Amino acid sequence: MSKKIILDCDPGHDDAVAILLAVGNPNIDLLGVTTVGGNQSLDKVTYNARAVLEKAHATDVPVHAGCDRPLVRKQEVAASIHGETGLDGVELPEPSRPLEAGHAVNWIIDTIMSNEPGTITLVPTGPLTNIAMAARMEPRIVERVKEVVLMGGGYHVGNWSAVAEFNIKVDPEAAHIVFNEAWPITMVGLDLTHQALCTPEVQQRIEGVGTDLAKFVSGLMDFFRKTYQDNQDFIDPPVHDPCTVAYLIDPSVMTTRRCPVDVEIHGDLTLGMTVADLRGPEPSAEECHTQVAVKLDFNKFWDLVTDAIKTIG
Ligand SMILES: [Ca+2]
Repeated sequence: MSKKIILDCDPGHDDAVAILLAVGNPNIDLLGVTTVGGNQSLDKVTYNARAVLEKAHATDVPVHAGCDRPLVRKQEVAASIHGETGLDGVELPEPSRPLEAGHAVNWIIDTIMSNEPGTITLVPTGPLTNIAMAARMEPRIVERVKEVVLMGGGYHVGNWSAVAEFNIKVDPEAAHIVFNEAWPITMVGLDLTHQALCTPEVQQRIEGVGTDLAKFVSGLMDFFRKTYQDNQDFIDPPVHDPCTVAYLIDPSVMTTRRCPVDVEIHGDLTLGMTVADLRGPEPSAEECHTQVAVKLDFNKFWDLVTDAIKTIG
């Protein structure tokens, strides 16, 4: 049984790989892609999402554009990491499928409400603006969603400040709303995704697939490596977003730790920090609706990504 997911994203080099993994793995049923202003402006990331789906021959997947800015704060993009287009470093195909007319938040709500309860998984890999809006506009989605598996935050590290990760930091109020709803949440944060490094060996394996798509992914990784070297003091780029999809394909790709997580929205130094309470024995799923990703099975993860690229052809 494949898992029905909605991928809410801001492509973004690693979002692009998340889209490819969702399209190329038979265990994932990608109902649609929704976009949110984040790594770049809404217009740019929406075009990128459509172009990546075009590249993956997945023109059956609808794309809906969502919120173009955070709930409260001024928009802040990540051009230093993803470039001026949001997907710098590769040539994008012209999308043949038009953008859907409706707003992403309405589409997310309608899709969840019209499917059987407990069947849809939300996979946010950008700022949580759309998801927070959806939860406020139609609170009944919270108990109907199977789970939320999101890329964002971290329990020990930050990247957009000493303690905050980009997706959470740029719209902390939205993240606060999402983490304080009762749906099951798996936070795939930096502690985990910094293990998902695209090493030269990994990139060679991807190139070895030999297709135009493999070359495209390698081009994305070249640019991502350069910006991570220049701006984040990394040797190899951490490919954050597909870790969420990999977890849904095969939960054994990572270990998790259940613990309460809340989002700081007042701190001067700690704005957007995902505060995980790791004290005491691990609570049960009944006691605690949040868990954090801890340890990645590196080889299993990259096998999934490489296989998806192969499958797409
Ligand atoms: Ca992203």
